[in-house]
Amino acid sequence: MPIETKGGTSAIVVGLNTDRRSVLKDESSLEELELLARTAGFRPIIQRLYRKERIDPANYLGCGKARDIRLITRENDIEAVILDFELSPVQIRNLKDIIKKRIVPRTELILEIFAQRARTKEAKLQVELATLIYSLPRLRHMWPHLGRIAGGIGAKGPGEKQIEMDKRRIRKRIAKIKTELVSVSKHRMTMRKNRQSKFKAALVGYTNAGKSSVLNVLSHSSLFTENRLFATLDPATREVWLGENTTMLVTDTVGFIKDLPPTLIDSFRSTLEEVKEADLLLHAVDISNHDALERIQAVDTVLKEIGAAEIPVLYVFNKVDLLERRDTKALLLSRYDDHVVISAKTKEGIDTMKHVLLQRYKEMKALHLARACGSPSVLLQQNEMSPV
Ligand SMILES: Nc1nc2c(ncn2[C@@H]2O[C@H](COP(=O)(O)OP(=O)(O)OP(=O)(O)O)[C@@H](O)[C@H]2O)c(=O)[nH]1
Ligand SMILES: [Mg+2]
Repeated sequence: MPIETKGGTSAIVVGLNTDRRSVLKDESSLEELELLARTAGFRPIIQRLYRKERIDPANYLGCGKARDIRLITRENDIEAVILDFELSPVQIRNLKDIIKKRIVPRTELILEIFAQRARTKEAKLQVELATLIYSLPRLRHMWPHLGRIAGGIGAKGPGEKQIEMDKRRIRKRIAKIKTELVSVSKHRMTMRKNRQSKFKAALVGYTNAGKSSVLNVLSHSSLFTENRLFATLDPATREVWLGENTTMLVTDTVGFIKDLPPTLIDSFRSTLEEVKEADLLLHAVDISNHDALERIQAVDTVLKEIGAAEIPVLYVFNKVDLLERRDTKALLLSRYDDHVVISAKTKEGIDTMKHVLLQRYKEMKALHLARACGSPSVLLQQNEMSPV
């Protein structure tokens, strides 16, 4: 999935293979990092996967490798060093002292993409909150970035006194954003209450799996889709006609990624509530991706973290039109038997998917009615299912 990037800050992307992971996994992680870098507007021109048995506590990579990177950056006019791992603030400082270029750890890259992509007030507040919390112990190093996001912070230069003042201002700003987010999420809660009696599904999945495209095909909508990471940050809900006088609500939301920064998960909690309240999760998977299995597991990890692990799941194996290796498909299908195989592009399998959803709806309705027998709080009431 190559992404063209013209211009942008030239960068080297760097991974470190230790005994804890296979080279293959680290290579594909580095590929993803390069894609993240391009999405954030960098121009990665060199990729390096170093090998080291144990990480160096002082600067993570060790002095020899750090000097090697310094040489590469000088010889190739590279301005930024993007790292596929998370370092402590002190390690970043030490590494920067050797390399003398901008150091961008993976988390910072993801935060940068979210900051660029946020459109609504809620998304902007959530991203700002995540960035500020992440930046507190890293103020000195994150200077240029903060100047942009938190207007004025870091304006005067990195003296100790200034840093202390900035920390106070950031803490105040964090408290203010949290209050603002509560009132924004109240509005979302009211909207959700209005939909409580409907059968609700949420599309979840790794970023770029095709979630928005699937919802577009199911509901004949035109949500924004793009061959870049994190095209969607704000949830969008559409009514999907299943036939037999039945509709369901499907919500598309922010995509996940492996090692999604915890501060982002925390900050996006109100957005992710949409997922938690679904009756059914539609876990979209790009079946043509060679890391499909790892990606499914990464998504499951996030689902667990947000408390959505108990919701029934239908696996939606998308992009079947791109699938080259039939054995990938066979492996995935045998592991996850509750699935549909589709292509949002060619519409292959979409009718089957709607049929499966209708069956699910009927089963769940029967289950809820049986459970709620005698109770006034029937979750799914037939008369609430509005035909389109
Ligand atoms: N060939 C092919 N491409 C697809 C299919 N479904 C989606 N795409 C493409 O994959 C890219 C990502 O699709 P999106 O729908 O934006 O993916 P997403 O999961 O919503 O991504 P994020 O919002 O970034 O997490 C777009 O370029 C789509 O056109 C498919 O079935 N086949
Ligand atoms: Mg999307």
